[in-house]
Amino acid sequence: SQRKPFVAGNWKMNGSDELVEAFSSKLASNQAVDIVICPPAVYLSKFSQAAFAIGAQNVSEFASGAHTGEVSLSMIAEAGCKYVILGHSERREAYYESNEVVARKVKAAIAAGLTPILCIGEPLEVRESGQVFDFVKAQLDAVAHECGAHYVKNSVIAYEPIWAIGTGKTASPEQAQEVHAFIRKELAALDVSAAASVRILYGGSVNAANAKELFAKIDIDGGLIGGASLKVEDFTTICQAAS
Ligand code: G2H
Repeated sequence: SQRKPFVAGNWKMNGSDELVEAFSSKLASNQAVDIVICPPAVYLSKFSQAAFAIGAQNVSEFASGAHTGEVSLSMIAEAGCKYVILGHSERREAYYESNEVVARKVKAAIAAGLTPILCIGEPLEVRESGQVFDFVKAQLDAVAHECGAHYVKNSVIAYEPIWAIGTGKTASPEQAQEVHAFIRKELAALDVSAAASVRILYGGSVNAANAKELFAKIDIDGGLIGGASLKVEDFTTICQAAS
């Protein structure tokens, strides 16, 4: 396709100096794929010599000040980040990030020159009640309302059905493609050319064995990888599957 594949590893709250060292020394760059590792914030600056790009898993919407425990956009940028995952379902659910909070973070990240990896996706009960498109549309609409159409050309989108996250239950390539096509159509209503070029990743139990058939779908431009991003060999296989 016209879009360069994109594979990001979301380590979540996993990792160590040893894992940083293993990825820094063993994960090769791949000219055909944009590769990003998103470790916990304390490890970001330890990747300064890496052959791949670095992203944070979250960031504050505020610039500085009395926000105990938070990390700012300028801090992660200084640590070498080009990307920041925003709106992961674990943050929406466990840390109460609303669509509006996520939208403000997307706006702040773009203003700071970083590329958001904006995560959207429905819980099981929404899928079972047949409301997937409405649910995903509301998540996208909140971002468009806050940021305007320009967010489309400055973002990467990740579709992660919550029922497929860390459960070993992957969406079928057809189920994922159906939602990816819907997302691209929604984004085209804001900006036709940006919607054609925005990378839309699939996330949710992607592994070395199932990546290839997911990435073969026309609107699936790569993946956001959790558990399988913690092993260099598996992650390398997934990156190769995207190229
Ligand atoms: C979904 C994904 C990465 P996993 O959260 O964001 O994790 O691949 O472990 O399902």
